Amino acid sequence: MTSTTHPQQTDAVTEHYDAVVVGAGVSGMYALLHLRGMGLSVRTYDGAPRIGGTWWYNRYPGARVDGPSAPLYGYTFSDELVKEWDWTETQSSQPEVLSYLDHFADRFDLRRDIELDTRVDDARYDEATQRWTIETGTGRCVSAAFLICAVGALSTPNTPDIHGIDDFGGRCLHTGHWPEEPVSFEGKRVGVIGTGSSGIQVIPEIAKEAAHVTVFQRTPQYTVPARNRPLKAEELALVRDNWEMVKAGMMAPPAADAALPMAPGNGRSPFEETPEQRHALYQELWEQGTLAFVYGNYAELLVNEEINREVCAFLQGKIREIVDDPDTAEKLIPDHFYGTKRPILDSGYYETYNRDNVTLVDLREDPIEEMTRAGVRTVMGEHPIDMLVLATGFDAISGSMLRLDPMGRGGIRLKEKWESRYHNYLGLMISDFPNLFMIHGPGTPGVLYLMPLGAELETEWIANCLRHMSERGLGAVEPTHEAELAWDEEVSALAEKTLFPRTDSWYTGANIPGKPRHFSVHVGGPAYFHRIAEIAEQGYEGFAFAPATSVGSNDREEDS
Ligand code: NA7
Repeated sequence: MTSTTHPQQTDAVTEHYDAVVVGAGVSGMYALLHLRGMGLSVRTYDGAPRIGGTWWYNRYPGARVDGPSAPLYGYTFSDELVKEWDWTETQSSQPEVLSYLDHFADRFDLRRDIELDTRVDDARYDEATQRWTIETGTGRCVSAAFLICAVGALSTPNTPDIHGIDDFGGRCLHTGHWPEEPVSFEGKRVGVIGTGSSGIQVIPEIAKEAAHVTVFQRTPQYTVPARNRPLKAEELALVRDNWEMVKAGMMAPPAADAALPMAPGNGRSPFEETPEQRHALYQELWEQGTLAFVYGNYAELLVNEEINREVCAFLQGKIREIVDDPDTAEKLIPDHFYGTKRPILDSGYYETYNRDNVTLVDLREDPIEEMTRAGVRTVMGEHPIDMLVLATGFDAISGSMLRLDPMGRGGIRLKEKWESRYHNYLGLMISDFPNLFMIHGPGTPGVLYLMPLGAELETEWIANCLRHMSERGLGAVEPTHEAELAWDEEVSALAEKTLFPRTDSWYTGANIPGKPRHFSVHVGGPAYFHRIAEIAEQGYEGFAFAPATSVGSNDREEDS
Protein backbone atom coordinates (compact mmCIF):
# COMPACT_ATOMS: atom_id res chain seq x y z
CA MET A 1 0.00 0.00 0.00
CA THR A 2 2.89 2.43 0.52
CA SER A 3 4.45 4.40 -2.29
CA THR A 4 8.09 4.60 -3.29
CA THR A 5 10.54 7.15 -1.91
CA HIS A 6 10.36 10.63 -3.39
CA PRO A 7 13.76 11.77 -4.63
CA GLN A 8 13.40 15.18 -2.94
CA GLN A 9 13.01 13.73 0.49
CA THR A 10 15.83 12.95 2.81
CA ASP A 11 17.18 9.45 3.03
CA ALA A 12 16.01 9.37 6.62
CA VAL A 13 12.40 9.03 5.41
CA THR A 14 11.74 5.34 5.27
CA GLU A 15 8.04 5.02 4.49
CA HIS A 16 5.43 6.99 2.62
CA TYR A 17 1.73 6.99 3.32
CA ASP A 18 -1.30 8.74 1.99
CA ALA A 19 -2.26 9.65 5.54
CA VAL A 20 -0.71 9.52 8.97
CA VAL A 21 -3.13 9.63 11.88
CA VAL A 22 -1.79 10.87 15.20
CA GLY A 23 -3.67 9.20 18.05
CA ALA A 24 -5.33 5.80 18.45
CA GLY A 25 -8.25 6.88 20.61
CA VAL A 26 -11.92 7.06 19.67
CA SER A 27 -11.31 9.51 16.80
CA GLY A 28 -7.99 8.26 15.48
CA MET A 29 -9.15 4.68 15.16
CA TYR A 30 -12.27 5.71 13.26
CA ALA A 31 -10.17 7.89 10.95
CA LEU A 32 -7.87 4.94 10.27
CA LEU A 33 -10.79 2.65 9.47
CA HIS A 34 -12.59 5.11 7.24
CA LEU A 35 -9.59 6.36 5.27
CA ARG A 36 -8.23 2.86 4.85
CA GLY A 37 -11.66 1.87 3.54
CA MET A 38 -11.20 4.44 0.75
CA GLY A 39 -8.11 2.57 -0.41
CA LEU A 40 -5.62 4.96 1.15
CA SER A 41 -2.44 3.82 2.85
CA VAL A 42 -2.74 4.93 6.48
CA ARG A 43 -0.43 4.64 9.48
CA THR A 44 -1.50 5.52 13.01
CA TYR A 45 0.88 6.40 15.84
CA ASP A 46 0.14 6.64 19.54
CA GLY A 47 2.48 7.17 22.48
CA ALA A 48 0.46 4.90 24.79
CA PRO A 49 1.16 1.19 25.20
CA ARG A 50 -2.44 0.39 24.25
CA ILE A 51 -5.21 1.81 22.09
CA GLY A 52 -7.98 3.90 23.66
CA GLY A 53 -6.48 7.39 24.04
CA THR A 54 -8.11 9.19 26.92
CA TRP A 55 -9.88 5.95 27.90
CA TRP A 56 -6.52 4.31 28.36
CA TYR A 57 -4.97 7.10 30.40
CA ASN A 58 -7.94 7.99 32.63
CA ARG A 59 -8.10 4.67 34.44
CA TYR A 60 -8.60 6.09 37.95
CA PRO A 61 -11.18 4.43 40.23
CA GLY A 62 -14.69 5.65 39.46
CA ALA A 63 -13.93 6.90 35.91
CA ARG A 64 -17.06 6.79 33.76
CA VAL A 65 -18.55 8.44 30.70
CA ASP A 66 -19.88 11.77 31.90
CA GLY A 67 -22.25 12.52 29.06
CA PRO A 68 -25.17 10.72 27.51
CA SER A 69 -23.94 7.19 27.96
CA ALA A 70 -24.66 3.71 26.72
CA PRO A 71 -25.48 3.12 23.97
CA LEU A 72 -25.12 6.71 22.75
CA TYR A 73 -21.44 6.88 23.69
CA GLY A 74 -20.33 4.58 20.90
CA TYR A 75 -19.83 4.44 17.15
CA THR A 76 -22.94 4.64 15.03
CA PHE A 77 -21.67 3.73 11.55
CA SER A 78 -22.04 -0.05 11.90
CA ASP A 79 -25.43 -1.55 12.72
CA GLU A 80 -23.64 -4.84 13.44
CA LEU A 81 -21.43 -3.20 16.04
CA VAL A 82 -24.48 -1.62 17.68
CA LYS A 83 -26.20 -5.01 17.73
CA GLU A 84 -23.32 -7.10 18.99
CA TRP A 85 -21.95 -4.95 21.83
CA ASP A 86 -23.94 -5.34 25.04
CA TRP A 87 -23.40 -2.29 27.21
CA THR A 88 -24.05 -3.31 30.80
CA GLU A 89 -24.64 -0.04 32.66
CA THR A 90 -26.42 3.22 31.97
CA GLN A 91 -23.22 5.22 32.61
CA SER A 92 -20.42 3.17 31.09
CA SER A 93 -17.32 2.66 33.20
CA GLN A 94 -13.81 3.26 31.92
CA PRO A 95 -12.96 -0.49 31.79
CA GLU A 96 -16.08 -1.16 29.76
CA VAL A 97 -15.40 1.65 27.27
CA LEU A 98 -11.84 0.42 26.89
CA SER A 99 -13.06 -3.16 26.25
CA TYR A 100 -15.47 -1.79 23.65
CA LEU A 101 -12.64 0.05 21.91
CA ASP A 102 -10.50 -3.11 22.02
CA HIS A 103 -13.37 -5.01 20.44
CA PHE A 104 -13.73 -2.30 17.79
CA ALA A 105 -10.00 -2.46 16.98
CA ASP A 106 -10.10 -6.27 16.66
CA ARG A 107 -13.36 -6.52 14.80
CA PHE A 108 -12.17 -4.12 12.10
CA ASP A 109 -8.59 -5.39 12.09
CA LEU A 110 -7.14 -1.98 12.94
CA ARG A 111 -4.09 -3.04 14.94
CA ARG A 112 -1.97 -3.92 11.91
CA ASP A 113 -1.86 -0.22 11.01
CA ILE A 114 -1.34 1.16 14.52
CA GLU A 115 2.08 1.62 16.11
CA LEU A 116 1.83 1.93 19.88
CA ASP A 117 4.47 3.25 22.27
CA THR A 118 5.25 5.62 19.42
CA ARG A 119 4.81 9.30 20.17
CA VAL A 120 4.99 11.73 17.24
CA ASP A 121 7.74 14.16 18.17
CA ASP A 122 7.67 16.36 15.12
CA ALA A 123 5.66 17.00 11.97
CA ARG A 124 6.79 19.41 9.21
CA TYR A 125 5.12 20.42 5.96
CA ASP A 126 7.15 20.63 2.78
CA GLU A 127 5.54 22.91 0.25
CA ALA A 128 7.53 21.57 -2.71
CA THR A 129 6.40 18.00 -2.24
CA GLN A 130 3.04 18.89 -0.64
CA ARG A 131 3.78 16.30 2.01
CA TRP A 132 4.25 16.09 5.75
CA THR A 133 7.37 14.57 7.28
CA ILE A 134 6.62 12.89 10.59
CA GLU A 135 9.23 11.91 13.15
CA THR A 136 8.54 9.69 16.12
CA GLY A 137 10.24 9.23 19.47
CA THR A 138 11.18 5.72 18.35
CA GLY A 139 13.33 7.13 15.56
CA ARG A 140 10.90 6.60 12.69
CA CYS A 141 10.74 9.18 9.94
CA VAL A 142 7.89 8.81 7.46
CA SER A 143 6.04 11.03 5.04
CA ALA A 144 2.36 11.48 4.32
CA ALA A 145 0.25 13.56 1.99
CA PHE A 146 -2.23 14.21 4.78
CA LEU A 147 -1.74 14.58 8.51
CA ILE A 148 -4.81 13.74 10.56
CA CYS A 149 -4.52 15.00 14.13
CA ALA A 150 -6.77 12.94 16.39
CA VAL A 151 -4.82 14.01 19.45
CA GLY A 152 -7.75 14.36 21.84
CA ALA A 153 -9.48 17.34 23.40
CA LEU A 154 -8.79 16.11 26.94
CA SER A 155 -5.41 14.42 26.67
CA THR A 156 -2.72 16.80 27.88
CA PRO A 157 -2.76 16.63 31.69
CA ASN A 158 -2.49 19.88 33.63
CA THR A 159 0.01 19.50 36.46
CA PRO A 160 -0.12 22.47 38.81
CA ASP A 161 3.05 24.37 39.50
CA ILE A 162 3.05 23.98 43.29
CA HIS A 163 6.22 25.00 45.05
CA GLY A 164 8.05 21.93 46.40
CA ILE A 165 5.85 19.36 44.60
CA ASP A 166 8.94 17.42 43.49
CA ASP A 167 10.14 17.18 47.10
CA PHE A 168 7.00 15.38 48.27
CA GLY A 169 8.11 12.06 49.77
CA GLY A 170 4.95 10.10 48.98
CA ARG A 171 3.47 8.88 45.71
CA CYS A 172 1.94 11.48 43.40
CA LEU A 173 -0.63 10.39 40.79
CA HIS A 174 -2.56 12.29 38.12
CA THR A 175 -6.08 11.12 37.23
CA GLY A 176 -5.32 11.86 33.57
CA HIS A 177 -2.26 9.60 33.54
CA TRP A 178 -3.20 6.83 35.94
CA PRO A 179 -0.83 3.87 36.36
CA GLU A 180 -1.65 0.54 34.77
CA GLU A 181 -1.23 -1.56 37.89
CA PRO A 182 -3.87 -1.33 40.66
CA VAL A 183 -3.26 1.39 43.25
CA SER A 184 -3.95 0.64 46.90
CA PHE A 185 -5.06 3.43 49.23
CA GLU A 186 -5.54 1.13 52.19
CA GLY A 187 -4.40 2.69 55.44
CA LYS A 188 -3.10 5.78 53.62
CA ARG A 189 -3.70 9.46 54.20
CA VAL A 190 -4.54 10.76 50.73
CA GLY A 191 -4.65 14.36 49.51
CA VAL A 192 -6.75 15.13 46.42
CA ILE A 193 -6.36 18.42 44.58
CA GLY A 194 -9.19 19.22 42.17
CA THR A 195 -12.95 18.89 42.22
CA GLY A 196 -13.92 18.72 38.54
CA SER A 197 -15.47 15.61 36.93
CA SER A 198 -12.40 13.48 37.71
CA GLY A 199 -12.10 14.61 41.34
CA ILE A 200 -15.81 14.14 41.92
CA GLN A 201 -15.64 10.61 40.48
CA VAL A 202 -12.47 9.54 42.28
CA ILE A 203 -12.95 11.08 45.76
CA PRO A 204 -15.83 8.80 46.89
CA GLU A 205 -13.90 5.75 45.67
CA ILE A 206 -10.69 6.66 47.51
CA ALA A 207 -12.64 7.54 50.66
CA LYS A 208 -14.03 3.98 50.80
CA GLU A 209 -10.51 2.61 51.14
CA ALA A 210 -8.16 5.22 52.57
CA ALA A 211 -7.49 5.98 56.22
CA HIS A 212 -8.17 9.65 55.53
CA VAL A 213 -8.86 11.87 52.51
CA THR A 214 -8.15 15.60 52.48
CA VAL A 215 -9.78 17.34 49.54
CA PHE A 216 -8.15 20.60 48.43
CA GLN A 217 -10.86 22.53 46.62
CA ARG A 218 -10.22 25.69 44.60
CA THR A 219 -13.66 25.97 42.99
CA PRO A 220 -16.77 24.19 44.27
CA GLN A 221 -18.82 22.38 41.66
CA TYR A 222 -22.43 21.47 41.02
CA THR A 223 -23.03 17.79 40.49
CA VAL A 224 -26.18 15.78 39.87
CA PRO A 225 -26.67 12.10 40.74
CA ALA A 226 -25.61 9.80 37.91
CA ARG A 227 -28.07 7.14 39.14
CA ASN A 228 -25.93 4.60 37.37
CA ARG A 229 -27.59 1.18 37.17
CA PRO A 230 -27.50 -1.98 35.08
CA LEU A 231 -28.93 -1.46 31.62
CA LYS A 232 -31.95 -3.68 31.07
CA ALA A 233 -32.00 -6.06 28.11
CA GLU A 234 -35.28 -4.53 26.95
CA GLU A 235 -33.77 -1.02 27.02
CA LEU A 236 -30.93 -2.12 24.74
CA ALA A 237 -33.38 -3.98 22.51
CA LEU A 238 -35.54 -0.87 22.19
CA VAL A 239 -32.58 1.15 20.96
CA ARG A 240 -31.48 -1.56 18.55
CA ASP A 241 -34.97 -2.07 17.16
CA ASN A 242 -35.32 1.65 16.55
CA TRP A 243 -31.72 2.37 15.68
CA GLU A 244 -32.38 4.49 12.58
CA MET A 245 -34.71 6.72 14.54
CA VAL A 246 -32.35 6.95 17.51
CA LYS A 247 -29.46 7.83 15.21
CA ALA A 248 -31.52 10.47 13.41
CA GLY A 249 -32.35 11.96 16.82
CA MET A 250 -28.67 12.18 17.69
CA MET A 251 -28.04 14.22 14.55
CA ALA A 252 -31.17 16.36 14.41
CA PRO A 253 -30.48 20.05 15.02
CA PRO A 254 -32.96 22.03 17.10
CA ALA A 255 -35.18 24.53 15.28
CA ALA A 256 -33.37 27.62 14.03
CA ASP A 257 -35.17 29.80 16.58
CA ALA A 258 -34.49 27.47 19.56
CA ALA A 259 -33.34 29.19 22.74
CA LEU A 260 -30.21 27.06 22.80
CA PRO A 261 -28.77 26.06 19.44
CA MET A 262 -27.20 22.86 20.77
CA ALA A 263 -30.14 21.10 22.41
CA PRO A 264 -33.89 21.26 22.13
CA GLY A 265 -34.67 21.33 25.86
CA ASN A 266 -37.97 19.98 27.08
CA GLY A 267 -40.14 22.08 24.81
CA ARG A 268 -41.73 23.96 27.75
CA SER A 269 -41.38 27.66 28.42
CA PRO A 270 -40.26 28.45 31.98
CA PHE A 271 -41.98 31.82 31.72
CA GLU A 272 -45.38 30.23 31.20
CA GLU A 273 -45.02 28.10 34.33
CA THR A 274 -45.31 28.95 38.03
CA PRO A 275 -42.28 28.80 40.36
CA GLU A 276 -43.88 25.67 41.89
CA GLN A 277 -44.12 23.99 38.49
CA ARG A 278 -40.52 24.86 37.72
CA HIS A 279 -39.35 23.55 41.09
CA ALA A 280 -41.31 20.33 40.50
CA LEU A 281 -39.48 19.91 37.19
CA TYR A 282 -36.05 20.39 38.83
CA GLN A 283 -36.97 17.86 41.52
CA GLU A 284 -38.17 15.36 38.92
CA LEU A 285 -34.94 15.78 36.93
CA TRP A 286 -32.84 15.44 40.09
CA GLU A 287 -34.59 12.17 40.89
CA GLN A 288 -34.06 10.98 37.34
CA GLY A 289 -30.38 11.97 37.54
CA THR A 290 -28.05 11.72 34.48
CA LEU A 291 -27.59 14.56 32.01
CA ALA A 292 -31.38 14.67 31.76
CA PHE A 293 -30.86 17.46 34.30
CA VAL A 294 -29.49 19.53 31.40
CA TYR A 295 -31.23 18.06 28.35
CA GLY A 296 -34.63 17.58 29.97
CA ASN A 297 -34.52 21.05 31.48
CA TYR A 298 -35.79 24.28 29.93
CA ALA A 299 -33.79 25.23 26.85
CA GLU A 300 -33.35 28.62 28.54
CA LEU A 301 -31.15 27.01 31.22
CA LEU A 302 -27.88 27.89 29.51
CA VAL A 303 -28.96 31.22 28.06
CA ASN A 304 -31.12 32.90 30.66
CA GLU A 305 -29.54 34.23 33.85
CA GLU A 306 -32.75 34.22 35.84
CA ILE A 307 -33.62 30.60 35.07
CA ASN A 308 -30.04 29.50 35.61
CA ARG A 309 -29.92 31.22 39.02
CA GLU A 310 -33.14 29.47 39.99
CA VAL A 311 -31.60 26.10 39.05
CA CYS A 312 -28.45 27.02 41.02
CA ALA A 313 -30.56 27.83 44.08
CA PHE A 314 -32.29 24.46 43.75
CA LEU A 315 -28.94 22.64 43.61
CA GLN A 316 -27.51 24.69 46.48
CA GLY A 317 -30.50 23.56 48.52
CA LYS A 318 -29.64 19.96 47.71
CA ILE A 319 -26.05 20.43 48.92
CA ARG A 320 -27.27 21.90 52.23
CA GLU A 321 -29.75 19.04 52.55
CA ILE A 322 -27.19 16.29 51.90
CA VAL A 323 -24.12 17.53 53.76
CA ASP A 324 -24.51 17.25 57.55
CA ASP A 325 -21.89 19.79 58.64
CA PRO A 326 -23.15 23.31 57.76
CA ASP A 327 -19.62 24.78 57.43
CA THR A 328 -18.59 22.08 54.99
CA ALA A 329 -21.85 22.52 53.07
CA GLU A 330 -21.18 26.28 52.68
CA LYS A 331 -17.68 25.60 51.36
CA LEU A 332 -19.22 23.26 48.76
CA ILE A 333 -21.66 25.88 47.42
CA PRO A 334 -20.62 27.00 43.91
CA ASP A 335 -21.15 30.53 42.64
CA HIS A 336 -21.02 30.11 38.86
CA PHE A 337 -23.90 29.55 36.43
CA TYR A 338 -24.87 25.88 36.44
CA GLY A 339 -23.76 24.05 33.29
CA THR A 340 -21.21 26.67 32.19
CA LYS A 341 -18.50 24.50 33.68
CA ARG A 342 -18.77 20.90 32.56
CA PRO A 343 -21.95 19.44 34.12
CA ILE A 344 -20.91 16.63 36.42
CA LEU A 345 -22.62 13.37 37.35
CA ASP A 346 -21.65 11.66 40.58
CA SER A 347 -22.20 8.60 42.69
CA GLY A 348 -22.35 9.85 46.26
CA TYR A 349 -20.02 12.86 46.06
CA TYR A 350 -21.64 15.30 48.48
CA GLU A 351 -22.49 12.38 50.80
CA THR A 352 -18.77 11.56 51.03
CA TYR A 353 -18.27 14.67 53.19
CA ASN A 354 -20.44 13.04 55.89
CA ARG A 355 -17.76 10.40 56.41
CA ASP A 356 -15.44 10.72 59.39
CA ASN A 357 -12.40 10.13 57.22
CA VAL A 358 -12.95 13.04 54.78
CA THR A 359 -11.91 16.68 55.30
CA LEU A 360 -12.47 19.61 52.95
CA VAL A 361 -9.94 22.44 52.66
CA ASP A 362 -11.26 25.53 50.89
CA LEU A 363 -8.27 26.91 48.99
CA ARG A 364 -10.01 30.23 48.42
CA GLU A 365 -9.74 31.03 52.12
CA ASP A 366 -6.72 28.86 52.87
CA PRO A 367 -4.45 28.63 49.78
CA ILE A 368 -1.64 26.10 49.30
CA GLU A 369 1.75 27.61 50.10
CA GLU A 370 3.90 24.63 49.23
CA MET A 371 4.33 20.88 49.30
CA THR A 372 6.68 19.51 51.91
CA ARG A 373 8.21 16.05 52.17
CA ALA A 374 5.33 14.98 54.39
CA GLY A 375 2.31 16.81 53.08
CA VAL A 376 0.64 20.00 51.91
CA ARG A 377 1.25 23.28 53.73
CA THR A 378 -1.57 25.79 53.41
CA VAL A 379 -1.63 29.27 54.94
CA MET A 380 -3.42 27.92 58.01
CA GLY A 381 -1.27 24.86 58.65
CA GLU A 382 0.18 21.56 57.45
CA HIS A 383 -1.88 18.61 56.20
CA PRO A 384 0.17 15.40 56.50
CA ILE A 385 -0.47 12.96 53.65
CA ASP A 386 1.11 9.77 52.30
CA MET A 387 -0.20 10.05 48.74
CA LEU A 388 -1.25 12.92 46.50
CA VAL A 389 -3.83 12.61 43.73
CA LEU A 390 -3.90 15.44 41.21
CA ALA A 391 -7.36 15.63 39.69
CA THR A 392 -6.35 18.90 38.09
CA GLY A 393 -7.62 18.32 34.58
CA PHE A 394 -6.19 19.10 31.20
CA ASP A 395 -4.87 21.75 28.92
CA ALA A 396 -8.11 21.13 27.07
CA ILE A 397 -9.24 21.44 23.45
CA SER A 398 -6.16 23.22 22.03
CA GLY A 399 -3.52 21.76 24.40
CA SER A 400 -2.77 18.54 22.55
CA MET A 401 -2.39 20.29 19.19
CA LEU A 402 0.02 22.75 20.82
CA ARG A 403 1.94 19.86 22.37
CA LEU A 404 2.30 18.33 18.88
CA ASP A 405 3.28 21.80 17.59
CA PRO A 406 3.46 20.97 13.87
CA MET A 407 5.47 23.18 11.51
CA GLY A 408 3.50 24.60 8.61
CA ARG A 409 4.39 26.48 5.46
CA GLY A 410 7.43 28.74 5.67
CA GLY A 411 8.56 27.18 8.94
CA ILE A 412 5.73 28.57 11.06
CA ARG A 413 5.06 26.60 14.23
CA LEU A 414 1.53 26.14 15.57
CA LYS A 415 2.54 27.65 18.91
CA GLU A 416 3.38 30.87 17.08
CA LYS A 417 0.20 30.78 14.99
CA TRP A 418 -1.99 30.14 18.04
CA GLU A 419 -0.22 32.47 20.43
CA SER A 420 -3.28 34.59 21.11
CA ARG A 421 -6.15 32.88 19.24
CA TYR A 422 -6.76 29.33 17.93
CA HIS A 423 -7.09 30.36 14.28
CA ASN A 424 -8.87 27.66 12.32
CA TYR A 425 -11.66 27.13 9.83
CA LEU A 426 -14.58 24.85 10.70
CA GLY A 427 -12.43 23.49 13.51
CA LEU A 428 -10.98 21.20 10.86
CA MET A 429 -8.11 23.07 9.20
CA ILE A 430 -5.61 25.86 9.85
CA SER A 431 -4.25 28.34 7.29
CA ASP A 432 -0.52 27.95 6.62
CA PHE A 433 -0.85 24.26 7.61
CA PRO A 434 -1.96 22.70 4.32
CA ASN A 435 -3.24 19.12 4.28
CA LEU A 436 -3.43 19.01 8.09
CA PHE A 437 -6.84 18.08 9.49
CA MET A 438 -7.96 18.10 13.11
CA ILE A 439 -10.68 16.01 14.71
CA HIS A 440 -12.37 17.60 17.74
CA GLY A 441 -10.17 20.67 17.41
CA PRO A 442 -11.06 24.15 18.67
CA GLY A 443 -14.03 25.44 16.69
CA THR A 444 -15.86 22.09 16.58
CA PRO A 445 -18.65 21.03 18.98
CA GLY A 446 -16.17 18.39 20.26
CA VAL A 447 -16.61 18.13 24.02
CA LEU A 448 -20.21 19.47 23.89
CA TYR A 449 -21.46 16.76 21.54
CA LEU A 450 -21.35 12.95 21.39
CA MET A 451 -17.64 12.51 20.82
CA PRO A 452 -17.67 9.17 18.93
CA LEU A 453 -20.41 10.35 16.59
CA GLY A 454 -18.71 13.74 16.19
CA ALA A 455 -15.49 11.96 15.23
CA GLU A 456 -17.32 9.92 12.61
CA LEU A 457 -18.96 12.97 11.07
CA GLU A 458 -15.78 15.05 11.04
CA THR A 459 -13.80 12.16 9.53
CA GLU A 460 -16.42 11.70 6.85
CA TRP A 461 -16.17 15.39 5.97
CA ILE A 462 -12.38 15.06 5.73
CA ALA A 463 -12.69 11.93 3.59
CA ASN A 464 -15.04 13.73 1.18
CA CYS A 465 -12.57 16.57 0.92
CA LEU A 466 -9.76 14.14 0.05
CA ARG A 467 -11.99 12.52 -2.56
CA HIS A 468 -12.78 15.94 -4.01
CA MET A 469 -9.03 16.61 -4.34
CA SER A 470 -8.18 13.23 -5.79
CA GLU A 471 -10.86 13.54 -8.49
CA ARG A 472 -9.51 16.93 -9.55
CA GLY A 473 -5.79 16.29 -9.37
CA LEU A 474 -5.37 18.67 -6.45
CA GLY A 475 -2.40 18.27 -4.12
CA ALA A 476 -2.92 20.78 -1.31
CA VAL A 477 -5.76 22.41 0.59
CA GLU A 478 -5.89 25.01 3.34
CA PRO A 479 -8.35 27.65 4.47
CA THR A 480 -7.97 31.33 3.68
CA HIS A 481 -7.19 33.77 6.48
CA GLU A 482 -10.47 35.58 5.78
CA ALA A 483 -12.46 32.37 6.18
CA GLU A 484 -10.76 31.73 9.52
CA LEU A 485 -11.61 35.18 10.82
CA ALA A 486 -15.22 34.82 9.74
CA TRP A 487 -15.41 31.37 11.37
CA ASP A 488 -14.00 32.70 14.60
CA GLU A 489 -16.71 35.36 14.61
CA GLU A 490 -19.40 32.79 13.84
CA VAL A 491 -18.29 30.49 16.69
CA SER A 492 -17.95 33.40 19.12
CA ALA A 493 -21.32 34.89 18.17
CA LEU A 494 -23.04 31.57 18.90
CA ALA A 495 -21.25 31.27 22.24
CA GLU A 496 -22.16 34.84 23.18
CA LYS A 497 -25.83 33.88 23.05
CA THR A 498 -25.16 31.57 26.01
CA LEU A 499 -23.83 31.94 29.54
CA PHE A 500 -20.77 29.75 28.77
CA PRO A 501 -18.19 32.48 28.10
CA ARG A 502 -19.03 34.20 31.40
CA THR A 503 -17.53 31.46 33.56
CA ASP A 504 -13.88 30.58 34.08
CA SER A 505 -13.58 26.98 32.90
CA TRP A 506 -11.46 24.70 30.77
CA TYR A 507 -13.83 25.55 27.92
CA THR A 508 -12.45 29.10 28.05
CA GLY A 509 -8.85 28.06 28.83
CA ALA A 510 -9.05 29.84 32.19
CA ASN A 511 -7.74 26.75 34.05
CA ILE A 512 -4.27 27.08 32.51
CA PRO A 513 -2.13 30.01 33.68
CA GLY A 514 -1.17 32.25 30.75
CA LYS A 515 -3.52 30.59 28.26
CA PRO A 516 -5.49 33.08 26.12
CA ARG A 517 -9.07 33.31 27.35
CA HIS A 518 -11.17 32.17 24.43
CA PHE A 519 -14.33 30.08 24.44
CA SER A 520 -13.45 27.88 21.47
CA VAL A 521 -16.23 25.29 21.38
CA HIS A 522 -18.90 25.49 18.67
CA VAL A 523 -22.14 25.37 20.66
CA GLY A 524 -24.27 24.44 17.64
CA GLY A 525 -24.19 20.68 18.24
CA PRO A 526 -25.78 18.92 15.25
CA ALA A 527 -26.24 22.25 13.44
CA TYR A 528 -22.45 22.41 13.08
CA PHE A 529 -22.43 19.25 10.97
CA HIS A 530 -25.12 20.63 8.69
CA ARG A 531 -23.07 23.83 8.34
CA ILE A 532 -19.85 22.05 7.31
CA ALA A 533 -21.74 19.83 4.86
CA GLU A 534 -23.26 22.93 3.30
CA ILE A 535 -19.80 24.50 2.87
CA ALA A 536 -18.55 21.36 1.11
CA GLU A 537 -21.61 21.30 -1.15
CA GLN A 538 -20.99 24.93 -2.07
CA GLY A 539 -17.62 23.96 -3.50
CA TYR A 540 -15.55 24.27 -0.32
CA GLU A 541 -16.08 27.96 0.13
CA GLY A 542 -13.25 29.48 2.19
CA PHE A 543 -10.67 26.89 1.15
CA ALA A 544 -7.81 27.36 -1.30
CA PHE A 545 -6.71 24.35 -3.31
CA ALA A 546 -3.46 23.91 -5.22
CA PRO A 547 -2.86 21.52 -8.10
CA ALA A 548 -0.69 18.52 -7.30
CA THR A 549 2.97 19.28 -7.96
CA SER A 550 4.72 16.59 -9.93
CA VAL A 551 7.28 15.95 -7.17
CA GLY A 552 4.64 15.80 -4.50
CA SER A 553 2.00 13.93 -6.42
CA ASN A 554 1.59 10.80 -4.42
CA ASP A 555 -0.93 9.42 -6.83
CA ARG A 556 -3.04 7.48 -4.43
CA GLU A 557 -4.24 4.99 -7.04
CA GLU A 558 -0.65 4.04 -7.77
CA ASP A 559 0.26 3.90 -4.07
CA SER A 560 -2.64 1.83 -2.95
P1 NA7 B 1 -11.34 19.86 35.42
O1 NA7 B 1 -12.78 19.83 35.19
O2 NA7 B 1 -10.52 20.90 34.73
O3 NA7 B 1 -11.08 19.94 36.99
C1 NA7 B 1 -9.81 20.20 37.51
C2 NA7 B 1 -9.94 20.59 38.93
O4 NA7 B 1 -8.64 20.86 39.44
C3 NA7 B 1 -10.75 21.84 39.14
O5 NA7 B 1 -11.44 21.73 40.35
C4 NA7 B 1 -9.66 22.90 39.23
O6 NA7 B 1 -10.06 24.06 39.88
C5 NA7 B 1 -8.62 22.17 40.00
N1 NA7 B 1 -7.29 22.75 39.85
C6 NA7 B 1 -6.57 22.89 38.71
N2 NA7 B 1 -5.38 23.46 38.98
C7 NA7 B 1 -5.36 23.68 40.30
C8 NA7 B 1 -4.41 24.24 41.18
N3 NA7 B 1 -3.25 24.73 40.73
N4 NA7 B 1 -4.70 24.30 42.50
C9 NA7 B 1 -5.88 23.82 42.95
N5 NA7 B 1 -6.82 23.30 42.18
C10 NA7 B 1 -6.56 23.21 40.86
O7 NA7 B 1 -10.66 18.46 35.01
P2 NA7 B 1 -11.26 17.00 35.18
O8 NA7 B 1 -10.17 16.04 34.91
O9 NA7 B 1 -11.98 16.87 36.46
O10 NA7 B 1 -12.32 16.90 34.06
C11 NA7 B 1 -12.02 17.24 32.72
C12 NA7 B 1 -12.95 16.59 31.79
O11 NA7 B 1 -12.46 15.29 31.48
C13 NA7 B 1 -14.29 16.33 32.30
O12 NA7 B 1 -15.14 17.39 32.21
C14 NA7 B 1 -14.76 15.16 31.51
O13 NA7 B 1 -15.33 15.59 30.31
C15 NA7 B 1 -13.54 14.41 31.24
P3 NA7 B 1 -10.68 25.33 39.05
O14 NA7 B 1 -12.08 24.92 38.71
O15 NA7 B 1 -9.82 25.47 37.82
O16 NA7 B 1 -10.57 26.46 39.96
